[in-house]
Amino acid sequence: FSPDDVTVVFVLGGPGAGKGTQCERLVAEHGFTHLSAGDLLRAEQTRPGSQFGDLIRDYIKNGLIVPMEVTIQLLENAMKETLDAKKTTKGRFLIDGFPRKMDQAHKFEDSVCPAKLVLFYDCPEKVMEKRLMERGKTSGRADDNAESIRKRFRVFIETSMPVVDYYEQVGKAVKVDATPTPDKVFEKTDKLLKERLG
Ligand code: UP5
Ligand code: MG
Repeated sequence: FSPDDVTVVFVLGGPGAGKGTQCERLVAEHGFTHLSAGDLLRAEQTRPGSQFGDLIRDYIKNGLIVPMEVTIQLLENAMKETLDAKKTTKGRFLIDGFPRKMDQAHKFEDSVCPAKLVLFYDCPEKVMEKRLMERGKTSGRADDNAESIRKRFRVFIETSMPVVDYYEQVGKAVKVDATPTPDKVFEKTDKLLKERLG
């Protein structure tokens, strides 16, 4: 596909900020395709015959960032598959939970497609922790436990926040307060997207 035909929005925010929740709603109301890097990695981890299963399991449990070659390839494949399935070259994608590290941002924008906009869901750690511990009761996610959550928070602050700061500096990021109810957060997101993407 050509980057000219494709609109990419990166959706960033700490663990449990509500990225996935908001993306689901944006799919319903803005015709986006939602690609969660974490979901793609979890699917690859359990795909029979995958050579990356053990590596991904280990990284996710420890809240570490999987080597970008793996993630970028999964995202690019998913974008191609989506367009092929719809028999079109044009599409709008929400890339959720990626890029988490500066080199991933540059690599994706150079080799796959530049992002038009970056949505940043801003949420205090205490709120995110509460959400994740609650979700952990039923999610089955290997990283929804106190120890993994602590590690995810640390990596977010040290490695992923610089990505958000970078996009704010270049004027591509919009910050949304992620603490109100999902409805309220969506209202704000919806308004911002209409302003910025039309
Ligand atoms: N909830 C949501 N919004 C709410 C609201 N406004 N009010 C009250 N409750 C709200 O939401 C989390 C929980 O909160 C849910 O129970 C929800 O109902 C509730 P969710 O929408 O799932 O939040 P989200 O931000 O998507 O949280 P998630 O846990 O998915 O974030 P992470 O960024 O930690 O997870 P992700 O799947 O992106 O990544 C997991 C791991 O994969 C990473 O730690 C890393 O090891 C690996 N990874 C990479 O290596 N590379 C990548 O590029 C991406 C991931
Ligand atoms: Mg998510």
